[in-house]
Amino acid sequence: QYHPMEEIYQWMTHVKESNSELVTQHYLGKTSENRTMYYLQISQPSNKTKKIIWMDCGIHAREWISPAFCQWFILQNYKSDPKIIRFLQNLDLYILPVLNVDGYIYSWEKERLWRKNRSSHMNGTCYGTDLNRNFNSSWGSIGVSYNCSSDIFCGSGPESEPETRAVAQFIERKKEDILCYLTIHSYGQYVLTPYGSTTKPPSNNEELMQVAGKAATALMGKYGTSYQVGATSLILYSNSGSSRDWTYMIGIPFSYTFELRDKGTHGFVLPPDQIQPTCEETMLAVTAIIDYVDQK
Ligand code: ING
Ligand code: ZN
Repeated sequence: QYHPMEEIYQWMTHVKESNSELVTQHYLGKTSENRTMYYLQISQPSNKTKKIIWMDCGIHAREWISPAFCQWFILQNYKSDPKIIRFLQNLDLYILPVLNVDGYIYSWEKERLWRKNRSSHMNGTCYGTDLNRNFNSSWGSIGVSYNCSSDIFCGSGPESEPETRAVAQFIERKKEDILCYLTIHSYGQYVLTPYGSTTKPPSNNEELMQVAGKAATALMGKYGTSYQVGATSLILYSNSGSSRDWTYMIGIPFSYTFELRDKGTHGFVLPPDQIQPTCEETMLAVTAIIDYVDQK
């Protein structure tokens, strides 16, 4: 099932309390409607400093499969999956299950296909900034709108939104330790690499593509679902201000966007009976990437 925000908050409390040796919950920031953003940290106790894998879900309100995947990922049994046990010796996982809390609630309660956050503009005549156009990576240059009623409104400036600032300030502070940034969207079935804002290949393009390919292959092994791999600007269209371009630009070498199922049959309204298979196959892709960066 998909879960409303209220249940996800309760679930976060439950998960950290019933796995207190492994999972901790942390404050990340406030949303524009003053709700609290929390991330969960999964760390095996140890004295050594570890590298970090960051994954965020739910930057876009209507992409409900995304928060569902973050929840699934956290619920994997870290005590029995040998792969996960192995990488938790060197890595900590930081997971933000719902980045755009206000928008997610709005999508549940008012408008299923809402995408943006819920900040007010032009004296309340229009609402919402596309948080994936609001990061400080060639902000406002391509694939955006300056009209606040557009679904791809980039905001009044880079990091104009509190949700963007909360994520960006945290990642900026930890960037030396973050090896891998994953941001989960739907739909289309893609593993997208930098950049969105230019067709110029990033410096480690070959390796980025090779690892994305491994992820897609692993994913397909489960149910035969096929994913396309490539730079956003080359295989889809150009966009600026994405979180993934920004994390790559500040030096996080493995920065990827996932677009989960499907390819348009149901689109954002993916039926609940596809949650489990989607999460199972995506888990294989994500662990393939983490495995690679761990063993590198
Ligand atoms: N896709 C992302 C978006 O922000 C993206 C990433 C950008 C895909 C440009 C394709 C082209 O639009 C979704 N589904 O939100
Ligand atoms: Zn999206």
